[in-house]
Amino acid sequence: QELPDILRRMPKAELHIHIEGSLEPELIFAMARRNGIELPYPSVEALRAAYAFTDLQSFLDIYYAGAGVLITEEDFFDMAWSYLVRAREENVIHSEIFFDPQTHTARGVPFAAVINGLDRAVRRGREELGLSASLILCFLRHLSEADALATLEQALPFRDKFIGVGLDSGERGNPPEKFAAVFGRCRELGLHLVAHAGEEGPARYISDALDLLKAERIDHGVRCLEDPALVARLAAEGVALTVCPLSNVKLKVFPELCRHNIGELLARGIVATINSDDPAYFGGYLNENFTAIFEALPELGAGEAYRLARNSFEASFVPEETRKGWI
Ligand code: ES4
Ligand code: ZN
Repeated sequence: QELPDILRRMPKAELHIHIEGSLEPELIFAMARRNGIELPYPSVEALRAAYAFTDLQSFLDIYYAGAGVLITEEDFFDMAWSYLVRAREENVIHSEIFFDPQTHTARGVPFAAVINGLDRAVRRGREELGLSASLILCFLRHLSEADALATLEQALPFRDKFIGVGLDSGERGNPPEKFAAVFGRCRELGLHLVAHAGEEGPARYISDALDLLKAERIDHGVRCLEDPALVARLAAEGVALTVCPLSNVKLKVFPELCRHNIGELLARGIVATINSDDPAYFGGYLNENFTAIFEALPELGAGEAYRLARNSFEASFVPEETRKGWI
């Protein structure tokens, strides 16, 4: 079997996907039309042509604008359902899905519409696709901690519909310590904790996410290699990194795919995983991330493919008993 076939066919888990980042331009236009929203782009092609990013912030501006077409519970259902169908086609058998409620509640969309639409898709995915999926609520780090705490309060009546919380949006100038109190509260509630760190921010944000937020997993984390002591710690403690190769190139974290450091992360014993981040914006879903990075890096072979699939299950929040049947 050819390596790209193995990569596409192997069962895998996805641990870093922003559901709003799976919203394809076609769906943006369909939702804009049915919700009576005027878009500043004349066509699907024109919108897609605007997907040329210089850094994280330039992406976030267009990503939050795209999410502005999501109004009804049905919109959130449709978005998540189309992701889940696609993920199943790519042999994703488990997915932990980020959502950004503040992007929607700030526009007057009820929290209930967001989470009920997503939850309905997740449950139908389990039943009809056999895809195990769960939701992780992300706080937007460019907003205040008080805003995050208010969002957590809104979420508590729906506590059974999400398994954890994360931290995303613009990293620079919004360090982990800004959210120490809200993460402490989430920890008391028994929620799983993850955080984006070391994407555009420095290695220090990774260790602070571990120490100050008690994050169980780090999203991105690729800048850890700037601190050898941190690399040793991540490997020794088995802290997983959810790495997103195509995202990193589109947002200029690395100049080219062949300069990506995931081969070195694995070689140093870090529990790295491969993920799609915002597939509608970065040019590929999970399998495209796998095949493109394996093509770009000669040090990745069948052994690494197996390791990455295993890591994706081991780094997931699925109970060990359930996972045993998957690996
Ligand atoms: C994101 Cl790539 C990335 N980084 C931080 N926050 C995000 N939200 C959606 N995609
Ligand atoms: Zn992300």
